[in-house]
Amino acid sequence: MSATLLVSDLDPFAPEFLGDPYPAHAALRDAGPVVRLERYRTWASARHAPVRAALLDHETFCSSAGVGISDFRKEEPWRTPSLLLEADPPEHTRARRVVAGVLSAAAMRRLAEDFMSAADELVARLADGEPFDAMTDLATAFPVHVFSEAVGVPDDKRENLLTYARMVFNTFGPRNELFRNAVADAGPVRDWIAQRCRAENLLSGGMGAEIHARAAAEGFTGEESAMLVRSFLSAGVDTTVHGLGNALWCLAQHPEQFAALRSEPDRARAAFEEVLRFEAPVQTFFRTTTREVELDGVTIGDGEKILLFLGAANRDPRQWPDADVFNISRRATGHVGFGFGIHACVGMAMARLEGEAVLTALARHVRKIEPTGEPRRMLNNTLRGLESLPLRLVPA
Ligand code: OVV
Repeated sequence: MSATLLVSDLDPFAPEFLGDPYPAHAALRDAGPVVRLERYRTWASARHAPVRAALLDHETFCSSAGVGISDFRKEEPWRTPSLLLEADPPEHTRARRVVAGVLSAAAMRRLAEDFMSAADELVARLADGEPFDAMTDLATAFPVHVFSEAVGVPDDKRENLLTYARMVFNTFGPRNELFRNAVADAGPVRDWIAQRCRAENLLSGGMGAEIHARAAAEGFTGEESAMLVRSFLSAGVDTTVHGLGNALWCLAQHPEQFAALRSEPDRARAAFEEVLRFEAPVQTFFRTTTREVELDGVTIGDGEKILLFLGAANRDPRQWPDADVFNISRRATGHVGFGFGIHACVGMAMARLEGEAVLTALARHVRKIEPTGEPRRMLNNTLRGLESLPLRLVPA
């Protein structure tokens, strides 16, 4: 009874919640495995076990009705639905095969050297003890550059990738101020993205061109192939920007953890994984039920939206000891920051490579990460990250 009252008023898309979601996450987890969010007339889960179970049961918890709060069966989507994210098998399976082929382990091995040397060069240059904005000059600059080069996005107005992604991730939420501001002048950036996705506008030899080639071989039309590139451009940059920004923030706040990383640079990959657990850049996704279902003892009707709190599941004390402690030496595997199941992040190997590259370079070139001012939080209906992060890197 009191648990229901506790959650009934909660708005997980309000600025106060988004600014510091963790106390509310704990309350949601403690209220029950699955709770009712009265304000939005949806279900929600903030515990690890039911979130993972829902993600694994894609037949019952489907994606084709949208993975935001909007139900595509009742409301017109704001953009043409993604063939990958907002699709179920068998359509999803075909699309996923194309994109997964481009993001294979072999492809990552080809990218690794370039990513490592780009990160090394950038961090070596920034590690001069002078204050700078680590969001702009590192967490944003690095992914925008290496992603665009790898995909074959020409070097012109690449910052539109960030504007577009921020828009996409805001539109998974309700039509609040964040949503309205994000789509206020969507036209030009949508047109820019649509143009960039076309085969003739992608540089030859890049992953974008490869998507077109592989998609054509699978029988996709040119327009559908461009839609698969759109998925790449939507999900591939701002997510890693905030993954890296959150990593820098975590390491700046926990100097003993940075010292541990420095003493063993081989821990870079594991450290980045812990960042994704502790400060998941993608905080939430919805699913829609395709039948009445019992999830962890709670009955949910057919055709209901359920909000899965990935970031809260990652800090569930039922799953991790000292869940609220940032510790690069723990086993963070099993976190749901990349999702789980058939929709698990298809680009996770590339994201991990970017994280490993930057954290390895920091471990090599930097003795100390020192905040030089207050960070400014970026508020988004789905993403968790910073707008600005003033700090200096004391050279090793
Ligand atoms: C995972 C993700 C986020 C945003 C957009 C897309 C995917 C897409 O497929 O467009």
